Amino acid sequence: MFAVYSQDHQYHNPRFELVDGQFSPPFEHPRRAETVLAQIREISLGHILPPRDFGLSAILRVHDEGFVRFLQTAWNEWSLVRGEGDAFPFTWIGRAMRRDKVPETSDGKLGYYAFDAGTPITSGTWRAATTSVNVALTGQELVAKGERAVFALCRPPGHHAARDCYGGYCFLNNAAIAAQAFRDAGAERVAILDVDYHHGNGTQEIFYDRRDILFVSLHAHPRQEYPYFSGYEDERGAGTGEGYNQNYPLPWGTDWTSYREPLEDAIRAIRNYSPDAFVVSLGVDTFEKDPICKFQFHKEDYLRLGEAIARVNKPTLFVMEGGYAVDELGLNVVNVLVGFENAC
Ligand code: SP5
Ligand code: ZN
Repeated sequence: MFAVYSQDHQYHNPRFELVDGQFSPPFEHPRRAETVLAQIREISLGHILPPRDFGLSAILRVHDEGFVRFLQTAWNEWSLVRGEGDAFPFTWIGRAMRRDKVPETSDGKLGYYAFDAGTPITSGTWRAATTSVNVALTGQELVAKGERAVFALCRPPGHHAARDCYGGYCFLNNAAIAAQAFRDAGAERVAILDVDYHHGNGTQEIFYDRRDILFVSLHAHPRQEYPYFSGYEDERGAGTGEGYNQNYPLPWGTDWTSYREPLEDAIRAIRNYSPDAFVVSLGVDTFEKDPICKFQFHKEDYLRLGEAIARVNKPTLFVMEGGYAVDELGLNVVNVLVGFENAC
């Protein structure tokens, strides 16, 4: 299996993240991608290709133009008034406040477009985030041209980023942009399976009223876990998209034994949908030793996960999302890909 990777992810290297009421070293840091790359090399998964530049057009098929312009300029505008430090919002739109006006100032725009305080914007964030999109799109193009499967080693991740919102370490929604690119390349139906520990609220929102892109997600229950305000079972899509969004919220402590059945259900739904292309938002923060998550996957379980994904039996793009147990991250990701390949 080809992998797509660029070292430009390193341009997003924030100093701090807001965790437990304190600014501490980020969980989402450059070593994550490096360790996955090292493990791919170690097992000789296949050629590792650099991304090509797709420009802004594919991004604007999914994201709001004002939002994209904001991301592009956010750090410059922030640094003019705040100096060298990373950009954090501190005010949000409360219930019944105005969401139809975009403020002019840096603080105002950060609050308008962010949905959490855990996602710093740095001098290199735009460059890394657009490269991450290019990594996904390069993978998408290879799959559209006939590859059975490609792994897009995206960093920063994307599935929390919505049409005009960033958060959850995500700025641009790599998986959603790739799914839309499959549609634009002629696929009639695209399915997205999101196995990251956290609900892919951004991907859900982007395709919520559409039936041409099915979104299925297994994740920690929002009544317990981040992103808290999205991911319930009764979020089933809107209008003609009703029934084409499926959430499987699962309790803290979920292990492979209790994950298997909802996963089988999800795979069945995707098979019934009969997509022309298949995108997997691959987070391995379901791992038992993940420092910010509370599922109980063991390393061998990722082989089984890869086997289950292979049963969809369609051209497949894997898009890297979360996973913060850095020492085991590479092995867990590679186990999914190896499990997948062995089952093909
Ligand atoms: C892509 C992805 O996996 N994003 C996840 C973003 C989660 N951000 C919230 C982190 C909250 C951390 N709470 C830590 C508790 C450890 N004491
Ligand atoms: Zn996650």
